[in-house]
Amino acid sequence: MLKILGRPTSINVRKVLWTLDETGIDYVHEPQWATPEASTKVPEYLALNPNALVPVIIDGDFVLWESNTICRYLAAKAGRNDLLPTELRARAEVEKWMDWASTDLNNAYRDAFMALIRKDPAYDDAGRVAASAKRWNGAMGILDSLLEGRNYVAGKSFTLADIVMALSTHRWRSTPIEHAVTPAVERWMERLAQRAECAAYCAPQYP
Ligand SMILES: N[C@@H](CCC(=O)N[C@@H](CS)C(=O)NCC(=O)O)C(=O)O
Repeated sequence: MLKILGRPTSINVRKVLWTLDETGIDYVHEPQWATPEASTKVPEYLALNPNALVPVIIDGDFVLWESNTICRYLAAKAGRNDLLPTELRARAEVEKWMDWASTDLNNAYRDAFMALIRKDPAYDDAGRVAASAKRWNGAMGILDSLLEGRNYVAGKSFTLADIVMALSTHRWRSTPIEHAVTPAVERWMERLAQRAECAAYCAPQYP
């Protein structure tokens, strides 16, 4: 059976778990990786992912790391063209938001998130936290403008882009900063909250 390795407090692990649940693929989850219980810096794990990061999936004799790639692999494996369209431009639209979340958005929020949620002393710098919160709100404003004109991130229906952006939005809402007003994001999150997977992976214990 397919295996996923990684602590569920990781947003990158949760996007894969949510995708697995959407696809109905059977899996076993090993949540201890990247916790004090199971370091990713041991030879056994480094042989799977030399970056020592979670998540990793093992599908038979195939090992894969890099969360967005894993989600795309799973959607394709399950033949779920609704989650990841095959049409060129529709697919690019989904991938764009997935990649944006992992690059620009992630870079924008790192300082605020690491200081205020992870309480990492290395990020304890009020100026950097304030600048990060400002960039984060700016990014969420981009999402809000987009969602004024559509029901889902990549268009008319639910895709992998919604999974990734919902997890990021949940993180934004959970972080104690002053939040920009984003009514379209609120409406979209209410729509998504009706999905059991959204409730499970955007739960309060997973900021
Ligand atoms: N680009 C990678 C990033 C993975 C990543 O940064 N994972 C973090 C958790 S979100 C991690 O493993 N950190 C090391 C640790 O927690 O020990 C992906 O999307 O899979």
